[in-house]
Amino acid sequence: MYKLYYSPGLASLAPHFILREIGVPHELVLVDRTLGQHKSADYLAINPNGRIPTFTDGSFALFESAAICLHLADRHPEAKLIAGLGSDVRSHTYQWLTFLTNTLQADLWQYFRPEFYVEPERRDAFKDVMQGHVARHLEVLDRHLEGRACLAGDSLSIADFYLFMLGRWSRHIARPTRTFPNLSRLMERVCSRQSVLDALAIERITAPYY
Ligand SMILES: N[C@@H](CCC(=O)N[C@@H](CS)C(=O)NCC(=O)O)C(=O)O
Repeated sequence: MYKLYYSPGLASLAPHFILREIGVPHELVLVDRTLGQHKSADYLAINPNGRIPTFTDGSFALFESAAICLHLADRHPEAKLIAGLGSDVRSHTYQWLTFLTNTLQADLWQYFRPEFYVEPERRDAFKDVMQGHVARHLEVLDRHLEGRACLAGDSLSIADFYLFMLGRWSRHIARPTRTFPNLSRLMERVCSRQSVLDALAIERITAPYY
């Protein structure tokens, strides 16, 4: 049985959407950060970074949210969440997913956790800088989505679900996703999927979602 180690609303949300979108049986294992469960020896054995999420399938363990989404899309081609191997659309899915995880997500993380990077007196200024970076990344995404229904190709892929997770995280920053017209349209489309609404309800996340 697939297991997803998760914490509500965190980087486990995108793989949770994908599991539900595929419709495959799975178990959700709550990792309580307040109890430090993500730093326990058992958890570090499957994810040496002590970060959430982790996915397991028997003795197989995988960390990094984007890698889990890719793995699930590959394992379940019938769900059509990624285009065929070697196609241009698949390469564009890689491009956007990588941009999301190593650029937008990385800068959002720095915005939310400035204590990892700068001294207390510099944190407000640092957060302002990071908000600026996030806004520029959202602008790039919004421009790309002009006249397009999805990030890559004509149907929703794992990249669009991943975008929804990060778009949600931006809801309290100066220029959230909902202030960008094309991003808003895609956020609304992803949010109309029953899989997404179910995952949000299971994680007890309430509206407004983004
Ligand atoms: N690149 C990793 C990042 C995972 C990550 O940073 N997870 C956060 C929650 S969103 C976490 O586990 N933080 C642990 C902590 O705050 O100590 C991924 O996408 O899986």
